[in-house]
Amino acid sequence: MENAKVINLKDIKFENGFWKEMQELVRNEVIPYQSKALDDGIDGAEPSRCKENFRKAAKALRLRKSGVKTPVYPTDKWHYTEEAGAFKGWVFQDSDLYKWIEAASYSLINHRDLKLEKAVDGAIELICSAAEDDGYIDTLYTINNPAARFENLRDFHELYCFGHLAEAACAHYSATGKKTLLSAAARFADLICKEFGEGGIQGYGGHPIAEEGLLKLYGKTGKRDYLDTARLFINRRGTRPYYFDLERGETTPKGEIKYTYNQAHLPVREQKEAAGHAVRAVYLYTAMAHLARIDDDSELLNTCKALFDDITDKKMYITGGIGSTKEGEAFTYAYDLPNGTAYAETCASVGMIFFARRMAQADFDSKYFNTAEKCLYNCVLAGMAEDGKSFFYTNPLEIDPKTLAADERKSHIKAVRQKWFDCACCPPNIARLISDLGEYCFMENDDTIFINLYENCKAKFDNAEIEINGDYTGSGKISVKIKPAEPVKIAFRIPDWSDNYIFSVKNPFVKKGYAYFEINEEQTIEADFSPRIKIMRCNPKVRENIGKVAVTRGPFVYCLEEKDNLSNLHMLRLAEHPKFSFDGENIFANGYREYFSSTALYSEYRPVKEKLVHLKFIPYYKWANRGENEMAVYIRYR
Ligand code: FUB
Ligand code: ZN
Repeated sequence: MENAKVINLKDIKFENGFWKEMQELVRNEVIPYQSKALDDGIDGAEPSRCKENFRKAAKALRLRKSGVKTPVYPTDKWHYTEEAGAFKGWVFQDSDLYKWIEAASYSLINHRDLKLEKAVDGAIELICSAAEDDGYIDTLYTINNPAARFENLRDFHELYCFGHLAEAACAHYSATGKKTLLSAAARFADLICKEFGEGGIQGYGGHPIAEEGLLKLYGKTGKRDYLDTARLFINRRGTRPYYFDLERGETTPKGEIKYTYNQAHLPVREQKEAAGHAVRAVYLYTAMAHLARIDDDSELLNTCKALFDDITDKKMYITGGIGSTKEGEAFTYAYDLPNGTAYAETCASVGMIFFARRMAQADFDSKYFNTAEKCLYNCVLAGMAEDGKSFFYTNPLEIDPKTLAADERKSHIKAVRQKWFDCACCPPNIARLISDLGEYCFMENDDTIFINLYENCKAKFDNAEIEINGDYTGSGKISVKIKPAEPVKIAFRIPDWSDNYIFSVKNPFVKKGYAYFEINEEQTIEADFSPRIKIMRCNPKVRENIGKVAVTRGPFVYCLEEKDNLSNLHMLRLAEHPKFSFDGENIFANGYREYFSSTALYSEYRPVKEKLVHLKFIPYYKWANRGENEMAVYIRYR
């Protein structure tokens, strides 16, 4: 199996490009904002209660240690609002703080900041104060009822919270060299390895991520128990009798399929179609691809390949969104991609990038980072406002704000980004991904450095230094200066949107979408990917978009907004041979608006009357930054 390692974030410095600006936004605005939000400090935002829960858990522990009996509260729901002394929020509320620490840690690697480091230390102290003597950390159970832990693995997210804790701990250790959080995560991991090993609880988490958390911890500590337990969780999943039946005293007849929502309907190696809750799915597939590479398990990797292709070939929006329905926040069936009711959770696209990265490390094919790029520049980025202070959880491809209140099918859709959510999984996920993006730009094996994403940066590798400059998203021209310490190959991902790419060094060896260059001495290679405005259509099986097209340029998908094109965007049509122009950001074209003077709901067909209009398309990720208005990615054509 092919095998490339991720490079160390410390060895990459973003200089002055598109993502550098985004990282600065995350550092200056998003991370401080989210810290306040987790402590309920944002006026008018939904309260988080996350830090409050940690404080309550620490207090409960202190009281119990001093012999005081603490009250027992129920642990039977996903969301808690009532009793004053009890846990508040969603069962996975702790994970928001872990994701914040992870984002802040990557940010500290990119930019030293003593104030932020201190704030992170404070958050870690808070977490450690809520750790039970045996290493267990989960404020819901520590506050409400410690005796009930690990009783409902299907729903109640203890292993999920652990997974995020482990990821945060690895990031924090990399950033600071401090072992405080790493030791806390390792103690909890040791407990999990003991409790869930052979002869222990035969279960696995209903929301995967403990698997990836354990694999990352294994990477940091080298402790094989973590690898073994991750493997155990993955291989146990979906086997009969279903563990989720056992834990609730149920049985499932032989032929019946259950637990698709949790990707536990079949043993993972038999899962060939992406199904169920989209975030859970891609978090699981990420760990499967990661494990496949570590174990050199080609059967598992082939399963991952089938799942990846199933998503990208049949179940992904042009924006990189996944999950077509709010029912179970889930995948549905092939080519079911409704625009106005899309779920397309920001976290799911973030998770898809995690999955793509793990696939690319095990199978050097550009399709993985083509997909990651699509998710990143569109669905993921749309999840955050331009000022970094409000967020989308779901990412539709079409919206008319007037229709939302009256239509339960769209109850998950918001017309403007929200300051915070009581279920706030998405905002810190965007922050941790963007802060860690340097690690996604490159990967390397013994003889090759792969450039997966293009950003102006300087990077150090085992056998070379690389400097990238240029304007990837604008002109599409970049220059890559390579200083090899020994002969090395550099593999450039050829973006799938680039039809007429040119490299200054002719005739590179091209394999699976990467152009390989042998570098023996210092050299600069120029690449011109020539982005052009494209009219994109869907496979006609996507019934909603028949006769419609989307406009793209380079990695960006574009959309129409009411602010620029007036209301009733569905009445617009792109001219058959549009004259496009581009002002460096927006796209303009000629088109038509249907003109209909009658108010009759039905009338006999007459040739359609149209008025000529000038259409303005803006990058999809920028929509809803000018207040509430209609938006549409697809427009009628011909
Ligand atoms: O269950 C934890 C997170 O909450 C999921 O990943 C999101 O989809 C949201 O439901
Ligand atoms: Zn989310």
